[in-house]
Amino acid sequence: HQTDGDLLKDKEVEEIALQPPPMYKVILNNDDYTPMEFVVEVLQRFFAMDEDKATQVMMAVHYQGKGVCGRFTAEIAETKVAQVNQYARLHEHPLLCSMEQE
Ligand code: TYC
Repeated sequence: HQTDGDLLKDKEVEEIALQPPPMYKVILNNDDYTPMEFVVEVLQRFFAMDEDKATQVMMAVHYQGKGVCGRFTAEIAETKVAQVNQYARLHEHPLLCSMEQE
């Protein structure tokens, strides 16, 4: 507000509020050991993909080294990464999920 020279003017507050939030890509990384069927299950379970879409994304990761599972705001992306890595570890697979800002 305008009571102090260091603070934001009302118009500046409005402009900031109108900015879309930063978005993050959630990335699945290839490895040599995680079974293909497990990756497909993960993509269906945590990213709401149907089996055909999940298979396409899994194969793209398998051949290209990594791939995008989806784009989310920071808190949702962090939650997806933690859930996938926890689920992979629970099943003793090295599957690695990570995120990067767009
Ligand atoms: N490369 C793995 C295999 O041949 C399959 C795989 C795909 C693993 C995608 C991880 O993110 C991954 N069994």
